[in-house]
Amino acid sequence: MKRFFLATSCFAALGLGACQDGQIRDAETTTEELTVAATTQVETRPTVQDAREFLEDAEADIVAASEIGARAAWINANFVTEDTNALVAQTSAEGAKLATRLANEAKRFNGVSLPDDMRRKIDMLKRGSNFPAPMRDGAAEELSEIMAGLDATYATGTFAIDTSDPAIVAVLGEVEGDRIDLGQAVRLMAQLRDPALLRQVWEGWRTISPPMRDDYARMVELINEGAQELGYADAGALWRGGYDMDADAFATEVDRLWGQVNPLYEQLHCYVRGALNETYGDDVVPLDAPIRADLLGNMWAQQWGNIYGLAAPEGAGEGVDVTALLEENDYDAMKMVRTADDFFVSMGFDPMPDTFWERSLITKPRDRDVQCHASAWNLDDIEDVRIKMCTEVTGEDFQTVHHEIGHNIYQRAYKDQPVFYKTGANDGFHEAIGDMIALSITPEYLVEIGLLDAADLPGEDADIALLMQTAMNKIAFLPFGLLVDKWRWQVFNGVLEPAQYNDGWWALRTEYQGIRPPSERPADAFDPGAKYHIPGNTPYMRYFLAHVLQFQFHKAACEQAGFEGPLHRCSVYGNEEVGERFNAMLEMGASQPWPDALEAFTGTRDMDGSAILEYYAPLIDYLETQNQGRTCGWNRD
Ligand code: X8Z
Ligand code: ZN
Repeated sequence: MKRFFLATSCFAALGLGACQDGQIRDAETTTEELTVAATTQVETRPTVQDAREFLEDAEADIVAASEIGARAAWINANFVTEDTNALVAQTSAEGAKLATRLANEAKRFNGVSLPDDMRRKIDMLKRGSNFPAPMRDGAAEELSEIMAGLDATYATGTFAIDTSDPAIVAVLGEVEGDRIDLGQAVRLMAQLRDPALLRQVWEGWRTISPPMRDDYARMVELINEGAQELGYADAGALWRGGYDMDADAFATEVDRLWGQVNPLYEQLHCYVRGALNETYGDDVVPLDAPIRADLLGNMWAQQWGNIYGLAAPEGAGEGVDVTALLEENDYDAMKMVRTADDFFVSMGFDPMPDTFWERSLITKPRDRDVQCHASAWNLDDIEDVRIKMCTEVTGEDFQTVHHEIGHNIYQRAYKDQPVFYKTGANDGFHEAIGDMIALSITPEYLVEIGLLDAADLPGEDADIALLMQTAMNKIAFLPFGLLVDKWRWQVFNGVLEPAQYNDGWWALRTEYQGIRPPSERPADAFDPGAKYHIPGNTPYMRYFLAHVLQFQFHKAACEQAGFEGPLHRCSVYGNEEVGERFNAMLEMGASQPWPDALEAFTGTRDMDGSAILEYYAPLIDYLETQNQGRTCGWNRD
């Protein structure tokens, strides 16, 4: 969901976006403002008391606007219709105007010496929102309407395909009519192995997005204008400014993290391309070229676990097929969510409240359009937490239910913070909580909860298989997590004009992921629009950060638990001591700069990819051996 007082779209919090430090504050204080402050100091310089009153009023206004906004957004996401789109556009416009007003009023306190806590809140207000509306009349309404429309276009997208094709029927069963939706297309991408059909499904889903492009371009103009009014060069600079560090330093920081993990990605890419080449042959998968994006088992080639069967290491033991285990044990969507909740409870967290079970949307309704992309919500900023997911009984969605409940756990943990701080230490933290817990879904844990027979527990000889299974999701994801916002940064700063949006997207997809479209893209293609977070306007660097942070959290948790084996065999299930220390970090919300929160749990103040490398160390050796004699990499032109 997107809300104007939120740092986020995929989880709802009522607080403002993440924060920034004094460096940015000073950079934003213009010479003109300083001159005004100096010449009018005696009579009009606001006092600390003025700031306190301003913050109290702002907090009350935000709480009031957020609650109605959240309810409208929830209804819209659960019933996507013309009417709910219009309602959410209206509440969003109100929220946007409030955010803009408060951001501008907060500038009054530039140059006023304030206690740290108040300065932090004022600076958060000055960031406005991730989608700042320009101040002029009508701009907030125009922006909100475009955003609601893009979201709805994605949610309701369908495309035509031969639904009587036996290979399609084998996956989807009998389908009424000749159109399918994203959920069906995603299942086909996961299970089909015929390159011609995969290409059709892949191209078919991308027919929903060309109509978005002009609106998207207009939206970019509007939020850039809004960001410039707030003192930023463009909206990308505003987004990068939300990490308690200088915006340019943040861009350098993500490149540094990528540099740490990129060699592992290249090894995985090389190995998987080799496996695909064995399956599909040289024509479909040439050994020196980027991989065709439709062959990787996922609509966006962002996680490759669905083609594990094609890449399973020979003679390296069996992995664990969680989908099969869930099916064999008669799990349904509700039981998957209960199991995720139980995990947190085992660590000492309160179970989700009754209202969570009554109000969440856990399976796809048959009779109406919903925004199926999984999300977690907090409607009242206190206890009314919910998830919305069109859950399927698969290992992939088992991970996702942990991911979503992780958001809810965080939201509840920081519920006593002032509204400004009711969000993640940074947005990567919010995305990492449930994922960190899901790293504890080890074979040993599956035995403990009765999903796997003790007799089937994979031994040490299966370590490579187990690591390969998760690497095909978590390592494969890293370059995608990085490039989505690299693309948006280029869109916001004008490096990419609308006519270049699609080519720019594919340039990054090829450079970072080493993939290519299955065929030349049509002139009107707008492929970024076929990924939820682009029309859904959810910043994406958070997922890249989360993929780094979750391994740091996991390693710290395992050390706290005194676990001595390899990290991928460590589960903190049932460990209340770890739960308590984890909760201490979560309770902080965004009240302190994120390095303080990170330090509270892990003892380090830096994001660091070395925990990933440690986790996957045996796999790195394996991949390097397997890739000997192969030419890895791809031509980046
Ligand atoms: O969007 C999500 C979550 C909701 S915040 C389901 N994720 C990203 C995606 O699906 O693209 C989680 C992993 C990356
Ligand atoms: Zn999330």
